[in-house]
Amino acid sequence: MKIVAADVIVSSPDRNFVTLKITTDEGITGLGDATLNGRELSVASYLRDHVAPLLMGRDAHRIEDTWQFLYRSAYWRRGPVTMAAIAAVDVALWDVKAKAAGMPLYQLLGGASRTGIMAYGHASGRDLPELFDSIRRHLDEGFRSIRVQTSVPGINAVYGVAAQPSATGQRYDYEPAQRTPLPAEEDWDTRAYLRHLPSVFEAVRNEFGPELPLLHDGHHRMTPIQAAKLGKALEPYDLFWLEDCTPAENQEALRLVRQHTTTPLAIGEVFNTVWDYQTLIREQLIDYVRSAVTHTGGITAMRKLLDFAAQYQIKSGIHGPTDISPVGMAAALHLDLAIHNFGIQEYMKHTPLANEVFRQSFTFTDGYLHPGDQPGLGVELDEEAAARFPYEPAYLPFNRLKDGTVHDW
Ligand code: EZ4
Ligand code: CO
Repeated sequence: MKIVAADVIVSSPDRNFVTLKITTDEGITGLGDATLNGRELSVASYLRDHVAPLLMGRDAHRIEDTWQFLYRSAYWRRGPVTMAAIAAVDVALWDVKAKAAGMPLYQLLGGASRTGIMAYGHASGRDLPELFDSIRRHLDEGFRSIRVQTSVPGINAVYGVAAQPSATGQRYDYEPAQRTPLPAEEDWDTRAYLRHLPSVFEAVRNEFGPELPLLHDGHHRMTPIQAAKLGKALEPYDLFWLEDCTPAENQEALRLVRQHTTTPLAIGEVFNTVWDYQTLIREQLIDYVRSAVTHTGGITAMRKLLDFAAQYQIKSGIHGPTDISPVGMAAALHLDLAIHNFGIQEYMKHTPLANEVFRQSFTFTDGYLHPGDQPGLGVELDEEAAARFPYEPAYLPFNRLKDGTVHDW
């Protein structure tokens, strides 16, 4: 079965998505997600200008060979643009292969290891009453695990707080990237955050009891010793995980955090290869791998990464914000269902407009996701609907400290 077309579709139903559609001479099509939030067009060009021509005439069944060919023949290795492009090809080819087999993709990955995929949702509030309402709303929607993000007294705009007004005056619910000509500026003060956050978790535990799994995202903003202090301070509230406590390009920094706290650690949404995890996994410095299928070379590479993690009892926590398209989300769900070392899946719902462009067959019932049993990924792209929403420039915000210094966002 030969590849005869590889089309890149950029569409913006409420937010930008880059989708690769591969077509074979047998008329089978496959979809892959190549969305890189705020840098979408660079991946679209990488695919259109440099990858699509190489795919013509290749055997669609040779997924591993195509992955190795794209990774090694570029000479320049790794990086988010390259790895998102390779991921899109990889996932589209798995979609094709599973459709050709007449099976949902998870069957080709070894079949289901569980009946459902535990998902966590994003609750947030500017103060405790707003946060409690948000948690209750998520519980009503069926979520059984909840990420908690909060405003901090003295800071005007903090990542992850839905009701805080954004640069465009919209709520921050679905997406932090904003359709503004320049990245929006937010502010940050680590000492204020470290003082405030434990009191919020204490209040949430008092209100909702000891059972509910609670998560928190530090979004790369702390130094190792600050992260150690936060991890220790949160121990009484029994977090499911503390995410991205430091900018973890320096993997060795996590040794220090780990020595000080038993709060479980999750890292990796901005990583793109297994090499970014080498020390973290081998020295058991983390508990959950946060990579997205979309940004880490697709199903083929994620499977290897998660198998490596499994040897160290490290589990999956696949990245699933709205900037992962429904195609990338479906790929994650098939993998989640099949692997043994599944931990939890992030699930931030897409907007109704995005769901018009991407017709999905996954389900969310009583806190558990399931990819469904359609052949392939189970996602269809409505290209006419996609064409109605052309690309719109959008940027993620960035942080400045009180003295004007740029800080990790
Ligand atoms: O800020 O995907 O855990 N989830 C996150 C996300 C990221 C966005 C950036 O594009 O940290 O919300
Ligand atoms: Co995160």
